[in-house]
Amino acid sequence: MERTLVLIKPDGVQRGLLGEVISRLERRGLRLVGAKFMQVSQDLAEIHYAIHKGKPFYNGLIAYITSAPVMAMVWEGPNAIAAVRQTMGATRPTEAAPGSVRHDFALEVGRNLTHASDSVENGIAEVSLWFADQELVNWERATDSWIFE
Ligand code: D4T
Repeated sequence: MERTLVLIKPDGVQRGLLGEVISRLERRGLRLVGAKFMQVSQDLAEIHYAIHKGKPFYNGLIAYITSAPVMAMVWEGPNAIAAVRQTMGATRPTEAAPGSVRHDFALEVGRNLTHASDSVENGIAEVSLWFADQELVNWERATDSWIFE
């Protein structure tokens, strides 16, 4: 079972796309483990995007993610990392597969609506960066055996 951090970024919140994105993840069969609506601090943004420090888009990226509230969530399931990245689509919306969130709702890489962890290891690290253990709920869904093999 993999876990992934999903952020609905400020543009997704402002555009009223919370329900749309959450609905797609639910329909996919993923199981919600944690969620909080929050304002991202400068410190958290800088840690989360530390890998991009020094790149031309870094300052804009930090300004964007801290500009307004985000919805931070943890979703889990078999192959959750790949499944969620696929549901979101490629980082650049014009390269995102038709039917994906970024294809259907976005145009620019700097307004690409969502974040999703890109590896199992980063999923573990990002979940622990954004959520305390007590904010995560371990539970079983009545439909699990019809979705998880
Ligand atoms: P996130 O982290 O938002 O899910 O993006 P990805 O994992 O899909 O892509 P990333 O780490 O390469 O980029 C992080 C973040 O930076 C923005 N960005 C990226 C940008 O504004 N301009 C760029 O040229 C790139 C490569 C978008 C996502």
